[in-house]
Amino acid sequence: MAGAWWIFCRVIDNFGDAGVSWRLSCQLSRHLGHPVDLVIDDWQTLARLEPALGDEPLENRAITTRGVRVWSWRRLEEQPEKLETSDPQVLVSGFSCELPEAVRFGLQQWKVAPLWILFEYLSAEAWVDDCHARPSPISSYPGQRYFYFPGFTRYSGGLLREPGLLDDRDDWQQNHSRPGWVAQAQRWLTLWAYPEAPWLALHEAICQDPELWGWCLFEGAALTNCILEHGLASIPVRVIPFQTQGNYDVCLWDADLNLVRGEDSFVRAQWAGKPLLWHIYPQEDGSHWNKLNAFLDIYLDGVEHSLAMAIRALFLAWNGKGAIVHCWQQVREQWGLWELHARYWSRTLAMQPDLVTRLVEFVENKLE
Ligand code: TRH
Repeated sequence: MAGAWWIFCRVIDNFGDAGVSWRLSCQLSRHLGHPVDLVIDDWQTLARLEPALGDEPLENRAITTRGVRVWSWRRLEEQPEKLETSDPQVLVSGFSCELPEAVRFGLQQWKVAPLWILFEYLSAEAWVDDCHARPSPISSYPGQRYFYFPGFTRYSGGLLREPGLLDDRDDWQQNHSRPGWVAQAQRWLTLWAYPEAPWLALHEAICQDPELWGWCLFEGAALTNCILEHGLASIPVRVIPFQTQGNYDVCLWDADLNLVRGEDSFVRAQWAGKPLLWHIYPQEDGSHWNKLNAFLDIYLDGVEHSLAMAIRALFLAWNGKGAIVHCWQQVREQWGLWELHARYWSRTLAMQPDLVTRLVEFVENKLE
Protein backbone atom coordinates (compact mmCIF):
# COMPACT_ATOMS: atom_id res chain seq x y z
CA MET A 1 0.00 0.00 0.00
CA ALA A 2 1.81 3.09 -1.21
CA GLY A 3 -0.63 5.74 0.10
CA ALA A 4 -0.02 7.93 3.14
CA TRP A 5 -1.33 6.81 6.54
CA TRP A 6 -1.94 9.40 9.26
CA ILE A 7 -2.45 8.26 12.84
CA PHE A 8 -3.82 10.62 15.48
CA CYS A 9 -3.34 10.30 19.22
CA ARG A 10 -4.72 12.31 22.10
CA VAL A 11 -3.28 11.40 25.48
CA ILE A 12 -6.06 11.20 28.05
CA ASP A 13 -3.80 10.20 30.92
CA ASN A 14 -0.85 7.95 31.73
CA PHE A 15 1.06 6.14 28.95
CA GLY A 16 -1.37 3.76 27.30
CA ASP A 17 -2.74 6.05 24.59
CA ALA A 18 0.74 7.04 23.46
CA GLY A 19 2.05 3.50 23.96
CA VAL A 20 -0.52 1.87 21.71
CA SER A 21 -0.33 4.60 19.05
CA TRP A 22 3.44 4.38 18.97
CA ARG A 23 3.50 0.63 18.66
CA LEU A 24 0.84 0.74 15.96
CA SER A 25 2.71 3.42 13.99
CA CYS A 26 6.09 1.65 14.15
CA GLN A 27 4.61 -1.67 13.09
CA LEU A 28 2.58 -0.11 10.30
CA SER A 29 5.63 1.62 8.88
CA ARG A 30 7.60 -1.61 9.00
CA HIS A 31 4.77 -3.57 7.41
CA LEU A 32 4.06 -1.03 4.67
CA GLY A 33 7.73 -0.38 3.92
CA HIS A 34 7.33 3.41 3.99
CA PRO A 35 7.02 6.10 6.67
CA VAL A 36 3.71 6.76 8.36
CA ASP A 37 2.72 10.00 10.11
CA LEU A 38 1.77 10.15 13.77
CA VAL A 39 0.24 13.31 15.23
CA ILE A 40 0.29 13.45 19.04
CA ASP A 41 -0.89 16.11 21.45
CA ASP A 42 1.48 15.18 24.29
CA TRP A 43 5.03 15.03 22.99
CA GLN A 44 6.69 14.52 26.38
CA THR A 45 4.72 11.40 27.17
CA LEU A 46 5.68 9.79 23.89
CA ALA A 47 9.29 10.88 24.35
CA ARG A 48 9.42 8.90 27.61
CA LEU A 49 8.71 5.75 25.58
CA GLU A 50 10.96 6.74 22.68
CA PRO A 51 13.71 9.11 23.89
CA ALA A 52 15.10 9.46 20.33
CA LEU A 53 12.28 11.97 19.77
CA GLY A 54 13.87 14.52 22.10
CA ASP A 55 12.09 16.59 24.70
CA GLU A 56 10.48 19.09 22.34
CA PRO A 57 8.95 18.91 18.85
CA LEU A 58 10.74 20.78 16.04
CA GLU A 59 9.44 24.19 15.09
CA ASN A 60 8.04 23.42 11.66
CA ARG A 61 8.53 19.80 10.71
CA ALA A 62 8.17 16.26 11.97
CA ILE A 63 10.86 14.20 13.68
CA THR A 64 11.37 10.83 12.02
CA THR A 65 12.37 7.82 14.03
CA ARG A 66 11.77 4.09 13.46
CA GLY A 67 10.03 4.91 10.20
CA VAL A 68 7.47 7.19 11.83
CA ARG A 69 7.21 10.93 11.16
CA VAL A 70 6.03 12.33 14.47
CA TRP A 71 4.17 15.65 14.49
CA SER A 72 3.13 17.79 17.39
CA TRP A 73 -0.64 18.26 17.24
CA ARG A 74 -0.35 21.95 18.12
CA ARG A 75 2.39 22.66 15.61
CA LEU A 76 0.46 20.91 12.87
CA GLU A 77 -2.59 23.01 13.65
CA GLU A 78 -0.39 26.05 13.12
CA GLN A 79 0.61 24.95 9.60
CA PRO A 80 -2.27 22.90 8.21
CA GLU A 81 -0.84 22.99 4.68
CA LYS A 82 1.56 20.17 5.69
CA LEU A 83 -1.36 17.85 5.99
CA GLU A 84 -3.50 19.23 3.23
CA THR A 85 -0.78 18.61 0.65
CA SER A 86 -0.04 15.10 1.88
CA ASP A 87 -3.16 13.67 0.26
CA PRO A 88 -3.71 10.97 2.90
CA GLN A 89 -5.18 7.64 1.93
CA VAL A 90 -5.97 6.40 5.44
CA LEU A 91 -6.70 8.27 8.68
CA VAL A 92 -6.60 6.42 11.98
CA SER A 93 -8.19 8.04 15.05
CA GLY A 94 -6.40 6.42 18.00
CA PHE A 95 -9.03 5.42 20.57
CA SER A 96 -11.54 7.20 18.32
CA CYS A 97 -10.14 10.63 19.17
CA GLU A 98 -11.33 13.83 17.53
CA LEU A 99 -9.26 14.90 14.54
CA PRO A 100 -7.31 18.17 14.46
CA GLU A 101 -9.03 21.21 12.97
CA ALA A 102 -6.72 21.09 9.94
CA VAL A 103 -7.85 17.57 9.14
CA ARG A 104 -11.50 18.33 9.63
CA PHE A 105 -11.07 21.15 7.14
CA GLY A 106 -9.09 18.89 4.79
CA LEU A 107 -11.83 16.28 4.88
CA GLN A 108 -13.97 18.62 2.83
CA GLN A 109 -11.09 19.69 0.55
CA TRP A 110 -9.38 16.49 -0.47
CA LYS A 111 -10.37 15.25 -3.92
CA VAL A 112 -10.54 11.64 -2.77
CA ALA A 113 -11.82 11.23 0.78
CA PRO A 114 -9.41 9.06 2.82
CA LEU A 115 -10.61 5.90 4.49
CA TRP A 116 -11.15 6.79 8.15
CA ILE A 117 -10.57 4.16 10.84
CA LEU A 118 -11.90 4.59 14.37
CA PHE A 119 -9.36 2.54 16.30
CA GLU A 120 -11.00 1.38 19.53
CA TYR A 121 -10.08 0.05 22.98
CA LEU A 122 -9.16 -3.58 23.49
CA SER A 123 -11.65 -5.87 25.15
CA ALA A 124 -12.30 -9.60 25.30
CA GLU A 125 -16.05 -9.06 25.64
CA ALA A 126 -18.23 -10.91 23.13
CA TRP A 127 -19.80 -7.77 21.62
CA VAL A 128 -16.41 -6.80 20.18
CA ASP A 129 -16.66 -9.41 17.44
CA ASP A 130 -20.05 -8.01 16.40
CA CYS A 131 -18.95 -4.38 16.34
CA HIS A 132 -15.54 -4.85 14.76
CA ALA A 133 -15.28 -3.62 11.15
CA ARG A 134 -18.78 -2.13 11.19
CA PRO A 135 -19.30 1.08 9.18
CA SER A 136 -19.67 4.29 11.17
CA PRO A 137 -20.93 6.81 8.62
CA ILE A 138 -21.45 10.48 9.42
CA SER A 139 -23.31 12.93 7.24
CA SER A 140 -20.53 15.54 7.31
CA TYR A 141 -18.02 13.11 5.78
CA PRO A 142 -18.31 11.90 2.20
CA GLY A 143 -15.81 9.05 2.63
CA GLN A 144 -15.99 5.68 4.35
CA ARG A 145 -15.52 5.41 8.12
CA TYR A 146 -15.23 2.13 10.04
CA PHE A 147 -14.83 0.88 13.58
CA TYR A 148 -11.74 -1.20 14.21
CA PHE A 149 -11.72 -3.19 17.45
CA PRO A 150 -8.55 -4.94 18.64
CA GLY A 151 -9.37 -8.27 20.25
CA PHE A 152 -8.49 -11.83 21.05
CA THR A 153 -10.50 -13.75 18.46
CA ARG A 154 -10.17 -14.18 14.72
CA TYR A 155 -13.37 -12.14 14.25
CA SER A 156 -11.84 -9.10 15.94
CA GLY A 157 -9.04 -6.77 14.84
CA GLY A 158 -6.37 -8.83 16.63
CA LEU A 159 -3.47 -7.85 18.88
CA LEU A 160 -0.37 -5.81 18.15
CA ARG A 161 2.61 -8.14 17.75
CA GLU A 162 5.85 -7.54 15.90
CA PRO A 163 6.98 -10.22 13.43
CA GLY A 164 9.17 -12.81 15.17
CA LEU A 165 8.41 -11.42 18.64
CA LEU A 166 7.96 -14.78 20.36
CA ASP A 167 11.09 -16.21 18.79
CA ASP A 168 13.05 -13.17 19.98
CA ARG A 169 11.59 -13.70 23.43
CA ASP A 170 12.50 -17.39 23.48
CA ASP A 171 15.99 -16.62 22.28
CA TRP A 172 16.42 -14.03 25.03
CA GLN A 173 15.02 -16.28 27.75
CA GLN A 174 17.16 -19.25 26.71
CA ASN A 175 20.46 -17.62 25.81
CA HIS A 176 20.78 -14.37 27.69
CA SER A 177 22.91 -14.45 30.84
CA ARG A 178 21.04 -12.68 33.60
CA PRO A 179 22.68 -9.75 35.45
CA GLY A 180 24.34 -10.36 38.82
CA TRP A 181 21.67 -8.65 40.93
CA VAL A 182 19.09 -11.23 39.84
CA ALA A 183 20.71 -13.70 42.24
CA GLN A 184 19.57 -11.59 45.20
CA ALA A 185 16.15 -13.26 44.97
CA GLN A 186 14.85 -16.60 43.70
CA ARG A 187 11.94 -14.95 41.92
CA TRP A 188 11.20 -11.43 40.75
CA LEU A 189 8.03 -9.57 40.02
CA THR A 190 7.69 -6.33 38.07
CA LEU A 191 5.17 -3.78 39.30
CA TRP A 192 3.18 -1.52 36.97
CA ALA A 193 -0.25 -0.81 38.43
CA TYR A 194 -2.53 2.10 39.36
CA PRO A 195 -1.96 3.74 42.74
CA GLU A 196 -4.88 1.99 44.45
CA ALA A 197 -3.50 -1.52 43.83
CA PRO A 198 -3.25 -3.50 47.10
CA TRP A 199 0.52 -3.86 46.89
CA LEU A 200 0.97 -4.06 50.65
CA ALA A 201 -1.25 -7.13 50.86
CA LEU A 202 0.69 -8.70 48.00
CA HIS A 203 3.90 -7.84 49.78
CA GLU A 204 2.69 -9.66 52.88
CA ALA A 205 1.82 -12.64 50.71
CA ILE A 206 5.21 -12.87 49.04
CA CYS A 207 6.98 -12.42 52.36
CA GLN A 208 5.26 -15.60 53.57
CA ASP A 209 6.23 -17.49 50.41
CA PRO A 210 8.76 -20.33 50.84
CA GLU A 211 10.82 -18.82 48.01
CA LEU A 212 12.50 -15.42 48.26
CA TRP A 213 10.78 -12.90 45.99
CA GLY A 214 12.13 -9.51 44.95
CA TRP A 215 10.25 -6.44 43.74
CA CYS A 216 11.37 -4.88 40.47
CA LEU A 217 10.03 -1.32 40.44
CA PHE A 218 10.03 1.37 37.76
CA GLU A 219 11.60 4.63 38.78
CA GLY A 220 9.20 7.55 39.03
CA ALA A 221 5.98 5.50 39.05
CA ALA A 222 3.53 6.57 41.76
CA LEU A 223 3.46 3.13 43.35
CA THR A 224 7.23 2.91 43.34
CA ASN A 225 7.44 6.12 45.35
CA CYS A 226 4.77 4.86 47.68
CA ILE A 227 6.61 1.60 48.33
CA LEU A 228 9.94 3.32 48.79
CA GLU A 229 8.44 5.74 51.29
CA HIS A 230 6.89 2.86 53.15
CA GLY A 231 10.18 0.95 53.16
CA LEU A 232 10.47 -2.80 52.58
CA ALA A 233 13.27 -4.23 54.64
CA SER A 234 12.45 -7.91 54.46
CA ILE A 235 12.94 -8.72 50.77
CA PRO A 236 15.11 -7.42 47.88
CA VAL A 237 13.84 -4.36 46.04
CA ARG A 238 15.32 -3.24 42.76
CA VAL A 239 14.40 0.15 41.28
CA ILE A 240 15.17 0.35 37.59
CA PRO A 241 14.94 3.43 35.36
CA PHE A 242 11.77 3.91 33.32
CA GLN A 243 12.51 1.87 30.18
CA THR A 244 12.16 2.62 26.49
CA GLN A 245 9.17 0.76 25.12
CA GLY A 246 11.38 -1.91 23.55
CA ASN A 247 13.36 -2.48 26.73
CA TYR A 248 10.20 -2.72 28.81
CA ASP A 249 9.48 -6.01 27.04
CA VAL A 250 12.80 -7.41 28.12
CA CYS A 251 12.02 -6.66 31.78
CA LEU A 252 8.83 -8.69 31.40
CA TRP A 253 10.69 -11.55 29.72
CA ASP A 254 13.14 -11.71 32.64
CA ALA A 255 10.62 -11.64 35.48
CA ASP A 256 8.64 -14.50 37.05
CA LEU A 257 5.42 -12.53 37.48
CA ASN A 258 4.39 -9.31 35.77
CA LEU A 259 1.91 -6.92 37.33
CA VAL A 260 0.56 -4.82 34.49
CA ARG A 261 -2.28 -2.38 33.80
CA GLY A 262 -3.90 -0.39 30.98
CA GLU A 263 -3.87 -1.99 27.58
CA ASP A 264 -0.42 -2.11 26.03
CA SER A 265 1.48 -3.38 29.08
CA PHE A 266 -1.28 -5.96 29.55
CA VAL A 267 -0.78 -7.31 26.02
CA ARG A 268 3.00 -7.28 26.32
CA ALA A 269 2.78 -9.35 29.51
CA GLN A 270 0.85 -11.97 27.56
CA TRP A 271 3.52 -12.06 24.87
CA ALA A 272 6.13 -12.46 27.63
CA GLY A 273 4.70 -15.93 28.25
CA LYS A 274 4.91 -15.51 32.04
CA PRO A 275 2.22 -15.40 34.74
CA LEU A 276 0.65 -11.95 34.92
CA LEU A 277 -1.80 -10.01 37.02
CA TRP A 278 -3.81 -7.28 35.32
CA HIS A 279 -4.72 -4.20 37.30
CA ILE A 280 -7.50 -3.01 35.04
CA TYR A 281 -8.22 0.69 34.44
CA PRO A 282 -11.19 1.32 36.78
CA GLN A 283 -14.41 2.80 35.34
CA GLU A 284 -16.81 4.75 37.54
CA ASP A 285 -19.78 2.67 36.41
CA GLY A 286 -17.98 -0.55 37.27
CA SER A 287 -17.95 -1.77 33.65
CA HIS A 288 -14.32 -2.81 34.02
CA TRP A 289 -15.46 -5.89 35.97
CA ASN A 290 -17.19 -7.26 32.88
CA LYS A 291 -14.07 -6.56 30.88
CA LEU A 292 -11.86 -8.27 33.43
CA ASN A 293 -14.11 -11.32 33.69
CA ALA A 294 -14.42 -11.57 29.90
CA PHE A 295 -10.64 -11.75 29.66
CA LEU A 296 -10.42 -14.32 32.46
CA ASP A 297 -13.07 -16.43 30.75
CA ILE A 298 -10.96 -16.81 27.62
CA TYR A 299 -7.59 -16.88 29.39
CA LEU A 300 -8.70 -19.66 31.71
CA ASP A 301 -10.73 -21.64 29.21
CA GLY A 302 -9.46 -25.23 29.32
CA VAL A 303 -7.28 -24.62 32.40
CA GLU A 304 -7.63 -27.27 35.11
CA HIS A 305 -10.48 -26.26 37.44
CA SER A 306 -8.63 -25.61 40.70
CA LEU A 307 -5.88 -23.62 38.97
CA ALA A 308 -8.43 -21.59 37.01
CA MET A 309 -10.35 -20.79 40.22
CA ALA A 310 -7.17 -19.78 42.01
CA ILE A 311 -5.92 -17.52 39.19
CA ARG A 312 -9.33 -15.84 38.84
CA ALA A 313 -9.51 -15.22 42.59
CA LEU A 314 -6.03 -13.69 42.58
CA PHE A 315 -6.85 -11.40 39.64
CA LEU A 316 -10.00 -10.24 41.44
CA ALA A 317 -8.15 -9.73 44.71
CA TRP A 318 -5.46 -7.68 42.95
CA ASN A 319 -8.28 -5.49 41.70
CA GLY A 320 -9.74 -5.06 45.16
CA LYS A 321 -12.14 -8.00 45.58
CA GLY A 322 -10.85 -10.63 47.97
CA ALA A 323 -7.96 -11.47 50.28
CA ILE A 324 -4.65 -11.59 48.46
CA VAL A 325 -2.69 -13.66 50.99
CA HIS A 326 -5.05 -16.60 50.76
CA CYS A 327 -5.32 -16.42 46.94
CA TRP A 328 -1.56 -16.20 46.62
CA GLN A 329 -1.04 -19.43 48.53
CA GLN A 330 -3.56 -21.23 46.35
CA VAL A 331 -1.88 -20.07 43.17
CA ARG A 332 1.63 -20.77 44.41
CA GLU A 333 0.75 -24.42 45.02
CA GLN A 334 0.17 -24.75 41.28
CA TRP A 335 2.75 -22.27 40.03
CA GLY A 336 4.45 -24.57 37.53
CA LEU A 337 1.14 -25.22 35.82
CA TRP A 338 0.45 -21.49 35.54
CA GLU A 339 3.87 -21.00 33.95
CA LEU A 340 3.11 -23.71 31.41
CA HIS A 341 -0.27 -22.18 30.69
CA ALA A 342 1.16 -18.68 30.22
CA ARG A 343 3.55 -20.00 27.60
CA TYR A 344 0.86 -22.03 25.88
CA TRP A 345 -1.47 -19.00 25.90
CA SER A 346 1.08 -16.76 24.19
CA ARG A 347 1.79 -19.37 21.52
CA THR A 348 -1.89 -20.01 20.92
CA LEU A 349 -2.69 -16.31 20.57
CA ALA A 350 0.24 -15.87 18.20
CA MET A 351 -1.23 -18.44 15.82
CA GLN A 352 -3.66 -15.74 14.71
CA PRO A 353 -2.52 -12.97 12.36
CA ASP A 354 -1.34 -9.86 14.21
CA LEU A 355 -3.33 -6.62 14.29
CA VAL A 356 -1.32 -4.71 11.69
CA THR A 357 -1.53 -7.53 9.15
CA ARG A 358 -5.31 -7.60 9.63
CA LEU A 359 -5.67 -3.83 9.56
CA VAL A 360 -3.75 -3.43 6.31
CA GLU A 361 -5.73 -6.25 4.73
CA PHE A 362 -8.98 -4.67 5.90
CA VAL A 363 -7.99 -1.30 4.45
CA GLU A 364 -6.88 -2.84 1.15
CA ASN A 365 -10.23 -4.58 0.79
CA LYS A 366 -12.14 -1.37 1.45
CA LEU A 367 -10.02 0.64 -0.98
CA GLU A 368 -10.27 -1.89 -3.81
O1 TRH B 1 -0.21 3.78 31.35
P1 TRH B 1 -1.52 3.10 31.12
O2 TRH B 1 -2.18 2.54 32.28
O3 TRH B 1 -2.44 4.16 30.44
C1 TRH B 1 -3.64 4.09 29.75
C2 TRH B 1 -4.43 5.33 30.05
O4 TRH B 1 -4.76 5.38 31.43
C3 TRH B 1 -5.62 5.37 29.18
O5 TRH B 1 -6.45 6.47 29.48
C4 TRH B 1 -6.38 4.10 29.24
O6 TRH B 1 -7.45 4.16 28.41
C5 TRH B 1 -5.47 2.98 28.84
O7 TRH B 1 -4.35 2.94 29.72
C6 TRH B 1 -6.17 1.65 28.80
O8 TRH B 1 -1.41 1.94 29.99
P2 TRH B 1 -0.32 0.85 29.72
O9 TRH B 1 -0.87 -0.04 28.70
O10 TRH B 1 0.17 0.24 30.95
O11 TRH B 1 0.81 1.68 29.03
C7 TRH B 1 2.09 1.85 29.52
C8 TRH B 1 3.03 2.03 28.36
O12 TRH B 1 4.29 2.41 28.84
C9 TRH B 1 3.23 0.75 27.56
O13 TRH B 1 3.38 1.05 26.18
C10 TRH B 1 4.54 0.21 28.12
C11 TRH B 1 5.27 1.48 28.41
N1 TRH B 1 6.34 1.45 29.40
C12 TRH B 1 7.61 1.73 28.99
O14 TRH B 1 7.86 1.95 27.80
N2 TRH B 1 8.62 1.73 29.92
C13 TRH B 1 8.42 1.44 31.22
O15 TRH B 1 9.38 1.46 32.03
C14 TRH B 1 7.07 1.15 31.63
C15 TRH B 1 6.81 0.80 33.08
C16 TRH B 1 6.05 1.17 30.71
